[in-house]
Amino acid sequence: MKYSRSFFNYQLFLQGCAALFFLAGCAVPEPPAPFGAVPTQYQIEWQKMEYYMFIHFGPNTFTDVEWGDGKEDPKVFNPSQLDCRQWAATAKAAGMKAIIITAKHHDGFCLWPSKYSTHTVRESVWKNGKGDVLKELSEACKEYGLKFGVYLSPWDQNHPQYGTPGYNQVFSNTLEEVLGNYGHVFEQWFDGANGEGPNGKLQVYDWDLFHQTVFRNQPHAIIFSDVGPGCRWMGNERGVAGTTNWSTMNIAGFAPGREAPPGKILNEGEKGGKAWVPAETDVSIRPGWFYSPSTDEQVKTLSQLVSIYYTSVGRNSNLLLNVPPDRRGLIHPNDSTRLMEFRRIIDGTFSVNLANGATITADMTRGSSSKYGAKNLIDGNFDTYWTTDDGQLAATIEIDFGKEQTFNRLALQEYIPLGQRVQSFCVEHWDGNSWQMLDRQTTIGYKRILCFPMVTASKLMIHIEESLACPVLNGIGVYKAPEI
Ligand code: OTN
Repeated sequence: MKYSRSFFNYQLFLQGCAALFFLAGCAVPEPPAPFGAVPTQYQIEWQKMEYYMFIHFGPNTFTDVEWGDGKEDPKVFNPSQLDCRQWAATAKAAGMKAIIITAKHHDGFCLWPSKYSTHTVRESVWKNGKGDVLKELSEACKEYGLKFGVYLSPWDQNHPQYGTPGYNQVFSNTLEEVLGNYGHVFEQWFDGANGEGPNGKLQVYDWDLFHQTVFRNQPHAIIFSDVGPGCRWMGNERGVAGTTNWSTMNIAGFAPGREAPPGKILNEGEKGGKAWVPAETDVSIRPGWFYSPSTDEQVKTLSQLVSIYYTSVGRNSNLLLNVPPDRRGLIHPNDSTRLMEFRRIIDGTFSVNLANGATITADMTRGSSSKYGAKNLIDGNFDTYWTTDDGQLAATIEIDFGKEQTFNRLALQEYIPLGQRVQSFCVEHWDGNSWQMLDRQTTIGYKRILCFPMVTASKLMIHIEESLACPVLNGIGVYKAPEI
């Protein structure tokens, strides 16, 4: 029997319809809509950096003070063996992703030959006034694959125009000079400390002008201050972010320094805050920010640094660890030795995810679709995630190791491109007979790492108890940290 072409076309049409009906029945639901304030792509990339070096270096290094008064003779600045490549090599070996340097601290001394000041390396004896620390460091960072950031203190106790309306343009010009001449700058750091200038007057800052200047030259830069807008100070210099730590906060009406939000808000952020301003934890490896020979034996212990890791990176914050070069212009061996010990412990802890290979399931999955299934939590892909249907604000994830495992760390990550949602969760472990409570905490954010005494269990349950919108997690890790 011969079939006409139109018959075959009709058959093809019917098969196509059947396929469409089938697919319609298994339609993968849309992803959750972003919830509340969300990070920019630049803030997401910044958050993934997690750990980088702060460098406090300047006349204070040679005068043994934390805050200079701007009256120092530029000739005190004379590092005998300055080597920015040594700083960059140390940061790289320590597992850090960047270096941020105090290009100009409160004393007004510029680590580059600025046209807008007479208190600079040009007036020092270092390299006969021909040196440029920013040039050497930015090149060293590029050589070692590190990002480069700059701290410029708006407060300037040397500049004669400080405390007058004209100073804001001077500071803008100074920013332009730095941000326009040393390549890519990933973070612009504005210290909120401020006081009088050489004429005894306080300065009223034009923050809009300063931000416009930054973004005109470095449109992707993360601006640090008490109120961001890129990232915020977390309210102390001890390295301790809040156990509750929202990356959202309300910044309208606030300004860095004297007009900053209360310390609790800096430390914990604000649930439902209208801006995404994640925490950055800045802390020094020594008692002070600048080098002092009196603190060579007071470098933080390994235990202290590990604790700070868990109270910063482990609490939804980046860690900016200050390492002050000495009067030679080199990082002291006591500091670099400790940094390497620190890296070994962290790498040794997080190199093996005991959840890999486990059976991971959830009691709820969005649209029952594997696109949003629990397996995404251990696939190592930042952009795949587990989530529930809209309106399902509580859910449980079970990790079945298939055998007994011994561990003392649990890391959870929210998929922050869709916002921060989880308000509280708890964790139970199966002791062979019953479920035992392991911990109960509040926020997760980009990353929350729980530390607890070593436990041996064949299963774990994570109960998302309260979430502001359907929870969206993109990572789970179970680890065994070595004893220090
Ligand atoms: O004396 N201080 O100015 C001071 C004492 C303790 C902790 C911080 C400060 S200054 C503070 O530094 C922060 C960065 O560590 C931020 O820049 C804040 O805006 C500033 O006020």
